[in-house]
Amino acid sequence: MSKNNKLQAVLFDVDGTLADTEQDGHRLAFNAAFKEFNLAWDWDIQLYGELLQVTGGKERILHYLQKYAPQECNKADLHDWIAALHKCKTKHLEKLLGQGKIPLRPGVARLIDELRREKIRLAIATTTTPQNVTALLTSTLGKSAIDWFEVIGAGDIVPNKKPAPDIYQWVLNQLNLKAQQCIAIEDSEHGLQSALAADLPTIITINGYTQRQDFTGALAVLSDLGEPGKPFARISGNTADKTYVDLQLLNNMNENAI
Ligand code: XBP
Ligand code: MG
Repeated sequence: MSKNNKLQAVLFDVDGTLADTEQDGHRLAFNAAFKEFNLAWDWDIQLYGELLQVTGGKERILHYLQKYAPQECNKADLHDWIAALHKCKTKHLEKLLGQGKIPLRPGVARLIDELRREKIRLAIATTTTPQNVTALLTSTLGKSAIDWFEVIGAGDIVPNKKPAPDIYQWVLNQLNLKAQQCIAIEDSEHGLQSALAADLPTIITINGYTQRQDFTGALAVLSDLGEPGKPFARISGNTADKTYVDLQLLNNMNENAI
C-alpha cells in the first residue's frame, strides 16, 4: 500500500448515523408542518419507515402525494407548494434540534474528538438540508463544531440524492482526496450504495429503521460505534479484538479495504 493511501479523512452521514434523528426528529417535524398547513396527514412510525425509502424531504412529500393523495398532485404550483411545506418542516426540526432533545449516538462525540486530535480531516455527506446539520452539530457539540468539518455536503447541492454517488463524489472533490484515502460512516442501505458507488470503504452503524437492510459490501456492520465499557455488537466484518471504533480500527479497516 502506498503511503498516499493512508487514511486522511472520515466522511460522516448525518441522519441515523450521527444521531437518531428520523423517528423523533424529522417525522415529528413533518407532522408539525402538515398541521400548520391544515393537512389531515399524520406519518406514524411504521409509515415513516416505508417513506424513508425515498431520500430527501421534498422528494418524500412528493412520493407520499403520488401514492396516498394523488388528487393533490394536480395543483398548478405543486413544486412551490411542496417547497413551502418543506421549509416549514425545516423550521420545526431546527427548533426541535435546538432544544437539544436528540443526542448523538454512542461513540460519535468520542470518535470525532480523537480524529480532530490526530488531525484526520472531517466531512459530512448527507441528504438532509444544511440548516438541520448546523442545528444538530451546534446543539450537541457546541457552536464551533460546524467549523470542525472541513467540507459539508448537504441537501440540494448535487442533482441526485443518495443512493446516487453524487454527494460523496462532491465531498471527495472538495477535499481533493481519493476515495481510498477516506472512510465513510453510514447507517442505511441507500447511504451505503451511495458511498460504495463513489468507491468509498464504508462502515455501517445500524438503527431501528435500517437493521434489516442489505449491507453487502460494507467493511463492517455494527450496532453503533461503541464506547470504552459499552462495546458495540458486531453484526459482520473484521473488528479484531476492538470493542469500540477508534482511529486505530479505522486505519486497519482502511488498509485491508485497499
Ligand atoms: C436522511 C434523509 C433525509 C431526511 C430528511 O439523510 O433521507 O431525507 O430524512 O431531510 P442522511 P430533509 O441519512 O443522508 O443524513 O427533509 O431535510 O430533506
Ligand atoms: Mg443516514
